[in-house]
Amino acid sequence: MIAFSCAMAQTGSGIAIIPQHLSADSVAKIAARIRPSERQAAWQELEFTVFFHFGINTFADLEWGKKDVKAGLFNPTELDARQWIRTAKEAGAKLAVLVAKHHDGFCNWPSKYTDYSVKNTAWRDGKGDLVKEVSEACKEYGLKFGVYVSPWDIHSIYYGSEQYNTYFENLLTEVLTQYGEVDEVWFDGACGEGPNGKKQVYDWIAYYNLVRKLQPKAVIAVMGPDVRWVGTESGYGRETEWSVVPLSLSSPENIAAGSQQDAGNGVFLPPGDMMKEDLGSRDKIKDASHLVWYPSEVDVSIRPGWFYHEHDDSLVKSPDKLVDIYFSSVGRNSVLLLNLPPDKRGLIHENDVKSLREMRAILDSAFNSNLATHAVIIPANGNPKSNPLNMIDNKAGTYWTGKKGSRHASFIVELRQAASFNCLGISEYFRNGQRVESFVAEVPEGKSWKVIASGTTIGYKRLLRFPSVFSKLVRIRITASRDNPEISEIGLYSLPERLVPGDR
Ligand code: FUL
Ligand code: CA
Repeated sequence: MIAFSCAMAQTGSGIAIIPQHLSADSVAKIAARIRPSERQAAWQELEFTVFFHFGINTFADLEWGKKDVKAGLFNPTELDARQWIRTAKEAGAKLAVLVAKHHDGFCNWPSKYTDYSVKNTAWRDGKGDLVKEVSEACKEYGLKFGVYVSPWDIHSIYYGSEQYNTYFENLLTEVLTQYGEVDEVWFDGACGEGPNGKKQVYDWIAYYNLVRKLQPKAVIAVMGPDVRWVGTESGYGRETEWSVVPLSLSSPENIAAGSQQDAGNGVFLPPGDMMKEDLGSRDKIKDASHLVWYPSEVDVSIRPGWFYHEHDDSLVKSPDKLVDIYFSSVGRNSVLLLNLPPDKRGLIHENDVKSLREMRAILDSAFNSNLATHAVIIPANGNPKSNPLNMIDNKAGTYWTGKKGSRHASFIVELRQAASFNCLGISEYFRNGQRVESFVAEVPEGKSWKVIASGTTIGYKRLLRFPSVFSKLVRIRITASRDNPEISEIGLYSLPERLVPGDR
């Protein structure tokens, strides 16, 4: 009992210690009360973000670099960071993550700690600073700014020694202090060989503490404590995506979990296997010692490679493919991080721009008109004090809630007039935690109801596509939940039929 109340005291924050021998239901209820930190919640609400992989690899036509590539090869002739950010903004992205240094070790800013940077190139007569140009363009267009700084470095002579950690922290300090607010710091876990064939022992906790000190609002992504890599670079997230997952028992994580509590500033090492089908269902969390809020990010490139290669010009993902990716990432409780690799001119290539524009047009025409907006909502098993119209006020911060402690609830959406639709959008008030485990959408058929779509998790947002139906009434039933469901928004939309996958 003492242990239990201790655990309860931990809930309502981003991490909970789970006492042994609790029932699966009690563990699920604790999980439901774990909440995102403010930085995680703000990041989740961005929904769609972009990546820019650009640097010496762009000119060497490589993906991971080679140690003997000369800095002078870097020479974009028409570089225009404003064109990058304008393209991202027009596509609907809210944050741009720039590769400041990739595994090749080349710095896209004039670091004082190495010669291997833009300062030893002909670009802008050696006076250029790409990190500055991109961060300023972000400010101009109202996008948030993030940085990718690769810990792996195949060029630095320090790599493979303790000095490298100091070198890396010096680079990080420059990037995190010279360019204003940074909202995402993306660390890759890759640890390959350096120029001497040695590998590095990274001091992750020191890196994390430095980010927290210099940019406290930034999420630390992927090899970091705030944002989890979804586990694939395909653009397709899991259908069952829990933002609360176990912090695994193995020793580095335990050490780091301790450091999270000591530092009081949210640092721990990410848990092991990210590739599994489902990471957070009852079965996956029932024996965990700790549970954490650790939401998923889906990173994918618009081209086959992360860097620009001319031979990929005809292989840019089509608008329909990008829309499918959007539904399978943003629509599956994840943030989409779409890579747009600028070309050797220093511009986002015309083919990529065209695909993005068409993707945006499809998404706008679907989502700009929510058929549920002026509907009447008839709830069942709801909290009598809660207003069901909160689900259609287009405000993420207002929600309708099921009766206290209830594990299911339902409501009928009565449209002003019968309409045709093939997409349901539904969101939980995720700032209070993630609760829903399964739900269905139904339309009347004779005297009964027919299921048109079903799903497991909802979280921040779930988008379900189904063959078009024509109806005035839709019933949404939350069939299982870890605590009373709290639904912040619902929407009914119509997409071109070709974008509805056939076999669901
Ligand atoms: C990977 C890297 O090795 C790729 O080059 C790319 O940066 C991708 C986003 O992460 O692990
Ligand atoms: Ca709302």
